[in-house]
Amino acid sequence: MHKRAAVINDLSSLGRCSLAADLAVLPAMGVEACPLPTAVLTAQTGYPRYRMENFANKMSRYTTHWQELKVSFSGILSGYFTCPEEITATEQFLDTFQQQGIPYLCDPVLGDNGHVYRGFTEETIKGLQRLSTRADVLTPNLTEFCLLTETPLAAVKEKLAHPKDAFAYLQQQAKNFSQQRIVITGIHYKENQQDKITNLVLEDTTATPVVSDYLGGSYSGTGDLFAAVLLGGLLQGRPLVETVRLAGRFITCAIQDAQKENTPYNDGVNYEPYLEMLRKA
Ligand code: PXL
Repeated sequence: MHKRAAVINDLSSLGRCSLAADLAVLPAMGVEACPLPTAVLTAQTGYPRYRMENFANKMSRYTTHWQELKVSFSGILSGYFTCPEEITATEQFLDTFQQQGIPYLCDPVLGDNGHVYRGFTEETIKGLQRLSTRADVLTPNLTEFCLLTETPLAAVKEKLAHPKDAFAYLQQQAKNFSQQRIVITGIHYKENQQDKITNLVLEDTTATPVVSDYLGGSYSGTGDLFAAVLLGGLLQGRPLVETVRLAGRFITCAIQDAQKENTPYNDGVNYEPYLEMLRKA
């Protein structure tokens, strides 16, 4: 059956991230993707400069028009916001279109490697905490998880000397999001002197680490690709852990391809040749 997802994210023309990633991945997984732009940028904000048009006061037009058309969605994804007003507009969108039984995946894009992205305020963090409590699935990286749950990143890093202890600690820190399934992405640590990268799936009382090869580097858009594959996989009917494995394999191929070509980190990864891995089995 035809599935249609609303994707609420920015449109950055360079960086292979946000809406560009959503609009490539979801249709490759057999899902129509309807963009609701939060902002339009000439390039993602990691580049030395960019031009940006905020869409906060245009977002309600989409909600109103789609409501007039009596459109409904099988899934909803939200990602990057440039200001708190875009989050408020997303809450209004959810008031209209969120329904029991359709997955809402909130990717709480806030920062990476211990740093908050440029221009993010305390109010944006509070707004993403509100959105996160309404979500079914959350896909924070470790920095974002710590910001959402007010967990000191240094404490997690220290515990990662014993990964099992660190995973149990993260599960405990997730207690304010007990209604959500959480995938903490890209947790990097060493085990027996070997670099590991894990996506940790927290569901009810279980914590399942899904380990990938550690490839190094921090490329634009990998979190956005991950979130899009997750929503697509859930809409294909795959279990969450299987979908996390699929996303990990897909992104590993795309990073290895980018590394072969020395692609700059800001330009994102070469995922285009691997989209066919995502087709429904
Ligand atoms: O990939 C996250 C992201 C999305 N959109 C914009 C960004 C970033 C990360 O820096 O700048 C505009």
